[in-house]
Amino acid sequence: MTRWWAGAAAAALLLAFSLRTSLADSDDRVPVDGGPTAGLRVLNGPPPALLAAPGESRLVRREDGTFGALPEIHGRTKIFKLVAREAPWTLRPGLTVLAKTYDGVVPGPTLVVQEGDRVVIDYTNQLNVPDTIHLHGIHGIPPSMDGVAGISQAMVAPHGGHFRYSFVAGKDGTYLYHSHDSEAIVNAGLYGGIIVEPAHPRAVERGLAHDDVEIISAWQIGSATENHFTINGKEYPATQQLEVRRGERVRVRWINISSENSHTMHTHGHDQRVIARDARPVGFDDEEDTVLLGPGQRVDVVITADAQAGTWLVHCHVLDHVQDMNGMPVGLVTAIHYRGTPNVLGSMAAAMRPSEVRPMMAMGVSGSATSKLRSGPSVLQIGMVIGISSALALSLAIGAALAVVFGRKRRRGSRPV
Ligand SMILES: [Cu+2]
Repeated sequence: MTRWWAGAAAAALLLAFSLRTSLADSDDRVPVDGGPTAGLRVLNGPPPALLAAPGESRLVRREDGTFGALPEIHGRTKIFKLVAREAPWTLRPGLTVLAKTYDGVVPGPTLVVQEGDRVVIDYTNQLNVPDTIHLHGIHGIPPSMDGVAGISQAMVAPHGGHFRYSFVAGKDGTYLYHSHDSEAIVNAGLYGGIIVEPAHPRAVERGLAHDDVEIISAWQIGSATENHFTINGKEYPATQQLEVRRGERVRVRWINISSENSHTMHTHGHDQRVIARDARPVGFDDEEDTVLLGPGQRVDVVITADAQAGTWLVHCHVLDHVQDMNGMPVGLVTAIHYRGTPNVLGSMAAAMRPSEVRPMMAMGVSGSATSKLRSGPSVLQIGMVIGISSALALSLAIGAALAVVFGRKRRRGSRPV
């Protein structure tokens, strides 16, 4: 009898603990970034001005909303100066975080070179952590240029460490550079696009009115997992629209540098003609209106502005990436906007009706949340299960202890003297 009670108590305790651990994803319980709270801190106050730091390339605003770095040019060599440093970054009005950046901007500066150029990235690490830069998709280089700490180079020291990455841009296409450290570091803002323009453009690449980089990235704001998503560093309603005139053809270079999430970029009213994947030309007809991008993938498309003039939504079709806890639009939402028509992208939020308030709201979680948290049991349900299990385990344990004590007394009392 005593053994039965003790066994039941142990099983109940095990059940209570296993329920508690299985209901929380392991990532969600581990603080990252070295602090007591997971993820990036939100900064209060007005959005700060962008300030250049010494030793950085000069930046110019591109029409896609990213910043281009102006290189030092010596013949066919282009030298870009990237300084990794913390800087405030505003994802949308009212949401500014202390990001990790290259040259103070997110994404890092877009590097535009021509096929055949020698490209030098003069990298200085002013972060408070060591780091390296990986040249994502750039092949035909020695391992020493691959930017993987412990494999191809030593970590570049914090507070001023320096390294020169150098490669010949031998193949045109869309590439990126990014920190090769942890998810939390990459998701703090350390990535940027590299465009290698073709020496001999294909017919489909000629006569384009715009050549836009659209970098989709994720953030961990007060969270150990991805909970905010941006296009070129901005989330709806602060995203930059694609401005077109009717009849124009536009190249869009989709890049997904989210660490955990795939994205399905859907264009209302327009096809996307896929012309390259991961900087390799696509030679067959591939027309899609929803382009799938896994983490690290690039897809180049050409969109013809052949619809009726107006505003046509462009958004990720993973709805968790385009709505907040109330179902209101946020994140990966932008538009193809025909010039001369009313600018109505921001009006969508005003027109939509908040749906049910989910339990996470009560916990002060802002922005979109991972589907893992949403699709699981509610906080109340989890609490009830843990509470009932713990109470059951406790009462069984007390019962078992009493049974042991009284059992011993009974045995002692029955012992012959
Ligand atoms: Cu998405």
